[in-house]
Amino acid sequence: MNGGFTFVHAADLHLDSQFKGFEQAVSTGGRVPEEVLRRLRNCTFEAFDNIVDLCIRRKVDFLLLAGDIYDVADKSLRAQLRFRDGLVRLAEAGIPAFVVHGNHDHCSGWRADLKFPGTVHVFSDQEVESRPVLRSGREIARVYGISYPGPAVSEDYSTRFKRSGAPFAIALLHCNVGCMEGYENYAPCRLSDLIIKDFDYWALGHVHSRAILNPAGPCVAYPGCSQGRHPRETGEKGCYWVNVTDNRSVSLEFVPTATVRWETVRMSIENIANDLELLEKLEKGLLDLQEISGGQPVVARVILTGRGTLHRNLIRASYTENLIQELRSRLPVEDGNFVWLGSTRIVTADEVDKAELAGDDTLLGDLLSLAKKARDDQNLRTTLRRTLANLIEHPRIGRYLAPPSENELNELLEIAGNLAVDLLWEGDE
Ligand SMILES: [Mn+2]
Repeated sequence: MNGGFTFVHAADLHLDSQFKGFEQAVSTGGRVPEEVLRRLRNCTFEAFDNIVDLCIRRKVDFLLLAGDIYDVADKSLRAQLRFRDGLVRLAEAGIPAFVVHGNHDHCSGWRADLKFPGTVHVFSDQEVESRPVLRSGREIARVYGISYPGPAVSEDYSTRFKRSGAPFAIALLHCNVGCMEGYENYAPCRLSDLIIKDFDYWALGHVHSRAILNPAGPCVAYPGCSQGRHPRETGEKGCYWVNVTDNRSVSLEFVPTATVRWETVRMSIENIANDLELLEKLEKGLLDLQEISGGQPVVARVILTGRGTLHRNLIRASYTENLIQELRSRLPVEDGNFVWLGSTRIVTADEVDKAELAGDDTLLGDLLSLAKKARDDQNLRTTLRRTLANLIEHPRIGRYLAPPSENELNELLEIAGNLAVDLLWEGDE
């Protein structure tokens, strides 16, 4: 090796995502402010610009992009131009970029006739190619990669990767490791198979939440998407800055790149007494997101859960619509610092009378009446404590637990009763 080096590993840029579903979903509850739409239209580009800025600022040796650069195979001209702009900036700073395409931007789609700088290598969709990374004429690493020829790849591409005497071997691949749920099972492979192959770093893409699947020997990592694009892609999104020391030890630093955050406020209606309290609690929950996001603009989703009297109101469409509009009018929509309530999910249920259910001749009824009896019956309480002892005296778990006080035991009975109702009660409708 010729000293250490650094690189940036990013994936799933999904440039020029259209947020069509979002625009439709919110349009039912009123107009979306122009500022919100403008930020959404630009955020995938801004995240990529932030990746490029990071590479230049930290003077990294190269950039890896592990697929789904574009959101759709028939990529927009705008997306291709903005991508090229970033690559040109990198080239001017002398930083090479290595790119594979994934299922969203596979190679059968349309592309404009744009010339990329000579410092960019886009890997073939036919075979695994390799390219050396040179510094002062000497090879410091070699990048291996393959792009997707079409929208779905069922072959395990990892078996095609063969190391060929590189000082530090990097595999750049868009794939699903271990049948990860929520993602198409493309280029499926197993972590154990990646680990035994003779590579130093698996630079993966496809899974949108970041994960270091194996920290070292080899490092196997998904940086996640660089910008969240829907309500389930919450929290910080970004890329990895990777430092490789002279003796090939690898360390990763996550660097946020997203410019709009997606966040969720989840609230139970169980102890909310009336409409005004619901409104105020939600308003506070939404405003708190500003702090969580560090002042970044937020698109929020509200999820209401639990059983309570407010359920009767929440199932009225006009009530929920008014609630959304009222909340929106209370939230800031200033330049670059908004909290926009994008959508709501109501999964509440009617309040139930547990005492009444306890009289039923059902499994749930028996369970509830037993829980009620255990509040006074010393024999039952002793049996309960004996059952809990399995946990409390467990050599590992026991370290974190203390025997419950009498009050705590009653609380546990209450929680268990509620849980049983949630899981077993089928309602009377
Ligand atoms: Mn993707």
